[in-house]
Amino acid sequence: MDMLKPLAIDNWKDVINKECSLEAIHALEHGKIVFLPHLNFALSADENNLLSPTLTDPKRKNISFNPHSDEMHGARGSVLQRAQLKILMQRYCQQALGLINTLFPAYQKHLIAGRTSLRTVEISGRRSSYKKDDSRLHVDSFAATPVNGFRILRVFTNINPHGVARIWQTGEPFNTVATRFLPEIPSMSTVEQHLLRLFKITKVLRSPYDHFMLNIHDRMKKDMAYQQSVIKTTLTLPPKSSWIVYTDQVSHAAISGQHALEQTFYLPPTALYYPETAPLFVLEKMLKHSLTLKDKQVVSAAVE
Ligand SMILES: O=C(O)CCC(=O)C(=O)O
Ligand SMILES: [Fe+2]
Repeated sequence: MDMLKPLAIDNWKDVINKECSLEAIHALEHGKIVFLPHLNFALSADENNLLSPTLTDPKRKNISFNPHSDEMHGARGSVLQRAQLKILMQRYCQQALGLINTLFPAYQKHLIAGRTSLRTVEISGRRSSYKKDDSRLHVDSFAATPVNGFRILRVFTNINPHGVARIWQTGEPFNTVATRFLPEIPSMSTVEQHLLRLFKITKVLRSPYDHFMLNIHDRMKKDMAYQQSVIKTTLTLPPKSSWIVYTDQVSHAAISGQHALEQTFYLPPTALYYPETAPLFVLEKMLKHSLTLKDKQVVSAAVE
């Protein structure tokens, strides 16, 4: 299948007609990437100077911004540069939120903004442990941030000033990935679940959903035979383009590229047009039991 669903908009406030919106939603929720080839995020001359990788803490993949607490992490540089970085990321967060709200109005009431990130470090040749290696195919699941079934929706923009594309690969549909990896995953240990919380390894209690998703994420990345043999599609994501993707569902790998902005959103799976496509409901159907924590476990705890 063609992984990209192109949408011809060229500014962050563009409205599209209802039919286009429904088509895009159908594609997005069924595992395609909504691709906006002409949607750029313009930087001022001053802001272009902020793209130096030396402004990112060498231990991290990116600089991140939390729109709820207004805190930025992983940034180096002068007080002025850090203030400019923050303004840049705040603006991206606002524009990405506006974009999703206008493209997919039905999500609006339910959308929770997560982190904004600025990724100025070249992907290819970056060294990391296998679990952190995003150049291996994976579905997203964050070890410290349980989502209790909420969707992970991400907006990316390639802001490379030298004309260099970001190269991604995508793999199998979520159902196929889950069918392959789920049988080998043991059930969650409740002792481990509470110890993780006690020692603050997770921000809130890890749900069974997060246990299975994290295991799928880790096992996909660890299995080199799988990485090499699975059928992949290579995507060239040019500079001055943006894309929207459910990264908890779409098996993806970032192969090369430098300079991107990204905004994460969380959405309850019940807010989808096609809830049956949510990884939560796919896994629950396969395992024949519920995977969420019913009491007090809301994703907002994780984005604080
Ligand atoms: O930086 C990218 O292009 C995507 C990397 C990735 O897989 C992720 O952030 O989950
Ligand atoms: Fe990812």
